[in-house]
Amino acid sequence: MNGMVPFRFLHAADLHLDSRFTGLSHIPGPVRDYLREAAFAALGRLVAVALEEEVDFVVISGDVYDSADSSLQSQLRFHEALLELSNNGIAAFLIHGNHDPLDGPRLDMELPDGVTVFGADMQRQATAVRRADGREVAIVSGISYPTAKVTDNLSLRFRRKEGSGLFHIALLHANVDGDPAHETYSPCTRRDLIDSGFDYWALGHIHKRRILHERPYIVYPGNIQGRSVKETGTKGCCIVDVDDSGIAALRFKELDEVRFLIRDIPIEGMARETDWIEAVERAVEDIREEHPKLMSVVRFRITGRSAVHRILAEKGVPEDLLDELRRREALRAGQGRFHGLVWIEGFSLESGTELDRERLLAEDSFLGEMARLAAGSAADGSTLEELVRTALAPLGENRELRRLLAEAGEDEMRVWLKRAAETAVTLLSDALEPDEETGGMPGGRQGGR
Ligand SMILES: [Mn+2]
Repeated sequence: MNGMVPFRFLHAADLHLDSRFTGLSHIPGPVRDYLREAAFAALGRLVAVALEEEVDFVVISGDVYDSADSSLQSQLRFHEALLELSNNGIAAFLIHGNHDPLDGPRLDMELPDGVTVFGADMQRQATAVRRADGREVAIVSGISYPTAKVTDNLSLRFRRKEGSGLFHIALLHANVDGDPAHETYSPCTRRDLIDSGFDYWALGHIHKRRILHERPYIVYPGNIQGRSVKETGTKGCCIVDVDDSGIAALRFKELDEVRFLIRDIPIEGMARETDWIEAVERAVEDIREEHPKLMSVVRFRITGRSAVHRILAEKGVPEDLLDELRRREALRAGQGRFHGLVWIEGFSLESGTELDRERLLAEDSFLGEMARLAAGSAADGSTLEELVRTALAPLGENRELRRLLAEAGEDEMRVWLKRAAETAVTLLSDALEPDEETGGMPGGRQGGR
């Protein structure tokens, strides 16, 4: 493809404007407002980046809105963003995904000049041009979801434009290679995409940024703003440079205003509760220093083994500590200081008692047996799933619990199992300890090794 015209475009997906930040409780008004505005702020930055980088056009691969029934506010704000791009001569190509399918009720607004929304069938192939001189640079194709649930392999409908030597870009909202963490809409394989002859697959749907392939590029840019502690790390868009031989190079640009993170607080070597409280306070300040220009929302994961575990396991993480830490952040928010604000989403207790784990795992006893079973199950995905499903089957009678259970991923199940094993070991070792010396209790150590 030598002698092509070099150009640059921006690829984003999963804007989820108007996202409701789920799983956050006790949030004071100003913090809540800031969170609610975060997706729009990220969209504003997207437009700013498109201008700064002087891209020739923008592609957005579905889930512009968080729900099919998108709010008037998000529709107007999105329209405003497209208009700003258009006023600066930047074209935009977009599709709708499972969150904002074509059949959702939406305002019938006139699209700004240069905006192409692809429909549900593959009739239309748009030509993208270079902004500076209007020379044709790429053929852009895309398919929107007509309804929320698309189970066909849409990727097979994409065809290169006959006789065109231009760079080919495909916009698709899809689950490639069956990522189990996401709904398997428009399922397809990497092979399908590679074999299509397209040069760049601009994907949406999976919220974690992933480059599945280079030459051709198969790219999930991830969402532009995280929405819960399940969506941690930097969020943003990709800037793609295509050179005169049709080779693309990718750069990531951060767009998020609120960063979600999970941070470990190891309790090893801690004897007193105050040691632990100090560690939490230090961690908050560390995060503030690391992200002075963002609001951070953190879940602290308490890990390791020490005497502190028993205190936390028995009493739970002290509510008043959480209240106090949140009060300090709420004060900042009240003063409008959202940059550097660190909101604690909660604590996840994944620590253990001070026992000798190696010894326990080797021990010929009920506890040893249980520890081995837990460790073995945690290591194997299917055993883990079976164990958890069997253990929690009685909860399935409740519809809401059944739904939550169905949503749980492997990592979540592993945490449950770990907590259960730790709780059992703590409770049982308390019950067994007094007799351990004499070895007389059933289920205690039976004759050693
Ligand atoms: Mn999405």
